Amino acid sequence: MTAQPNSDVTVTLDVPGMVCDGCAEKIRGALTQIHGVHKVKTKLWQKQVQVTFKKETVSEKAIVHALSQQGFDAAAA
Ligand SMILES: [Cu+2]
Repeated sequence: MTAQPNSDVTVTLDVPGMVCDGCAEKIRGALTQIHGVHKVKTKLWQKQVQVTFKKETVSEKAIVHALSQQGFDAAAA
């Protein structure tokens, strides 16, 4: 198996339910635990979450699902 050096992708998700630092903290905590997720950046004022992940390991769909399990609806921004 050949490793691709640049297989990281960054997606921006709209998360309208993220309304305070507590939400942002919860989201960061949940997403950074996912195998393959490298970076989570929450933009509280914009209600957006930027997630950088290895696309061979995890999908945007899985990330959206993980957010819904935490009680947050998310959609591609
Ligand atoms: Cu909150």
